Amino acid sequence: VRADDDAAPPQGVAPGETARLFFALWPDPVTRAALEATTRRAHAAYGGKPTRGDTLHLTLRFLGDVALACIPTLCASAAGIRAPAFTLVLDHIDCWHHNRIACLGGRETPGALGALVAALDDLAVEAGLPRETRPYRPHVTLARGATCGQENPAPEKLLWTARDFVLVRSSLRTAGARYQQLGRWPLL
Ligand code: 2AM
Repeated sequence: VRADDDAAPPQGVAPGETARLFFALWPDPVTRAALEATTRRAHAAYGGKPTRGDTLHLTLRFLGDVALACIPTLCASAAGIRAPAFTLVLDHIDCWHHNRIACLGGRETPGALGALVAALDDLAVEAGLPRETRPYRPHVTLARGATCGQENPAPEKLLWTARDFVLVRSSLRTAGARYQQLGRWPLL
């Protein structure tokens, strides 16, 4: 037994191995169906590669590449968050030139959503990640590689009641991102 065995990563985890992680809201089946219908409208307007229904989500806090060994601590901190459920109004389909995504956005960030995002940012900082300085813009990406420039489609009114949030691992593949949920915690 080597003296540094205490510092060894959990079994099966190569030292230095990382995962691309983010916290998100994942839609319930009814919300997902509504998002799929909106995806078809956005795709008709802007083209690109539509988001698959099973990967539709709303990012709360993108963490980026994090050591696998940190995941249990992140999950324990997330389980300690006490935040209320809320309803988010997503009301416009937009196309962002800078990254060529077509998305469904909300003009207003409900207070409870802002507080949840702030709590997740604190959690990220405690885990050693830099504080997020960009303003939070709630959006669901509906298509990538979109051709922006056309007039936006007519407004939507999609109500999303969030009752829980998830930690997701993203693996980038040629066929598109694969998402694996690592944890799910209730909003009370
Ligand atoms: P996007 O949909 O606006 O591209 C998984 O990649 C999720 O994390 C996506 O919802 C993506 O947002 C978001 N994401 C990826 N890279 C990011 C970054 N550098 N900053 C913030 N969010 C990011």
